[in-house]
Amino acid sequence: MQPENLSNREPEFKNMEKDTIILGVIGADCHSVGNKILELFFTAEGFKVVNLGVMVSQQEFINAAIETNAKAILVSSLYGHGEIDCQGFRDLCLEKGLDRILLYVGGNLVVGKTPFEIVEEKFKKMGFDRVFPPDVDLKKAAELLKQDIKARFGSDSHGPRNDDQAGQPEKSSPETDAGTSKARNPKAG
Ligand code: B12
Repeated sequence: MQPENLSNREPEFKNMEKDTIILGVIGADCHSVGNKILELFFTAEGFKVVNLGVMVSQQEFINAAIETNAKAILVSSLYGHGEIDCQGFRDLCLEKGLDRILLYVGGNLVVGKTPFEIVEEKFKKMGFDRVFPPDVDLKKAAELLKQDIKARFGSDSHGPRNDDQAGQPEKSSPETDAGTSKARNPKAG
């Protein structure tokens, strides 16, 4: 085989190894600055980022995740209506066949100054795997995402589709020190 053939194919292999994540700001929320930062950051961290921008519905997140075989949906909410906008998100994912998709949410999730632990508990009960405050260290968030993808999708993390669940391993990830608690699949207990 010619050496130039190998070098031509290298970028193709690099792309194949990237996990796709969906990004967007949910509901009627138009705060766009953080969204752009998240896109740039997670791209630099090696993810293939599909950024849906602002004012994204639950259905739009889910359609994009299905179309791209994404491993995770990262939801932002800044304007205080996150609790309403995110209600039923996990159930809709399950209904549409996204049985294992990771759901992360972050930003100013509720109105006012509710202690973060309470906010976190609220969103975890709604089925989010991880919940982040606005001042989160994005580097730690990216590390958690990599760990969670590995734990949920296993060593074959780049292969199986969300709608092909048979025989797949772990549904939970290791504990971390990032101020968020264990990733868990609420439907799995
Ligand atoms: C700029 C701004 C606006 C601009 C937005 C312009 C634009 N194109 O983005 C305008 C003027 C349009 C606006 C409007 C409103 N705003 Co405004 N706005 C702000 C302001 C001053 C800055 C937001 C910003 O850009 N921050 C900088 C970015 C980098 O930070 P960020 O958005 O927080 O994102 C980071 C983190 O949150 C985190 N993150 C976010 N999502 C996720 C997800 C994951 C998974 C992870 C890991 C991390 C993560 O990472 C991001 C990158 O570092 C904030 C106050 C503030 N200091 O935050 C208020 C603020 C967000 N706005 C607020 C409000 C109330 C509104 C309005 C409802 C006001 C009104 N009554 O009309 C409207 C809502 C309009 C709408 N439909 O969305 C409130 C929200 C209050 C709440 N949640 O309790 C805030 C906090 C101001 C305040 N203290 O009251 N706003």
